[in-house]
Amino acid sequence: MTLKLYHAEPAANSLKSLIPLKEKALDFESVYVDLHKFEQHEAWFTALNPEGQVPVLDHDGFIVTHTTVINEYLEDAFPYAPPLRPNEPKGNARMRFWNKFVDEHVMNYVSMHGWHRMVGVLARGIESGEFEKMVARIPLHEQREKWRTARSGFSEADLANATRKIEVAVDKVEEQLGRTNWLAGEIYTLADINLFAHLGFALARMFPEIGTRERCPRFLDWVERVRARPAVQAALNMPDHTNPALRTFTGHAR
Ligand SMILES: N[C@@H](CCC(=O)N[C@@H](CS)C(=O)NCC(=O)O)C(=O)O
Repeated sequence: MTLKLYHAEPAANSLKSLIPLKEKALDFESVYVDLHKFEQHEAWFTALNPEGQVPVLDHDGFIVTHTTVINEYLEDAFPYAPPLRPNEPKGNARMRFWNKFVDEHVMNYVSMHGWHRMVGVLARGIESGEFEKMVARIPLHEQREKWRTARSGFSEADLANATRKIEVAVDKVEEQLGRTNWLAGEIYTLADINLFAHLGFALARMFPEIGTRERCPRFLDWVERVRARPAVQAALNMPDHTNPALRTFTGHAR
């Protein structure tokens, strides 16, 4: 059996799929894809994932893309030690409700702030001819537009809307954690991993004015409970090649 994960720094989508691999103590080959060098748009990589994005899972030659799909696939293929899904209909539905919420209402909004602070700086550092050549190689229309917008700057209205989405998410999670210990009930699941990877681990650093003890004490305690897990520590300790000058602007762990 061979298992490979093509991934970037332990943040956001890459972190989201590294955690279950570590939780299940699966023996996998880590293949680092350097997003700063746009390796995700090179032909060898788009042959694996035509969308040109990380992470990508290769299980004995079977390719799986999109983190929520990858993580459920890992659960189906390696259901043991420990299960990261309730594995009963109601619990699974609750977990999938939260996964859908994070995928549709959280991920892109945190990402916009991350891109505004980091990718914008990177993109403006590239000479315009070179920049257009790089953008032309990006397979997804939405990603091409996102790179162009990052270079010219996201609008104040879009950034304010993203902040509002994050506030709504934080309040919603805070309310849920008043009722259950974990998002989907009484066990730690893929939904907790999803929220942690996209917002939890970065909240205090990226949005200090939202992630306050007054506003969301339970959310902050939950972040520390997730962070303290040895598998999460191991995932966060995967190599981070982010330019240190830019890292301080983002949620990167170190
Ligand atoms: N829906 C995808 C999103 C993947 C994604 O946005 N990956 C980012 C890294 S966090 C990426 O590859 N960015 C580089 C690019 O789009 O060029 C998933 O869940 O895997």
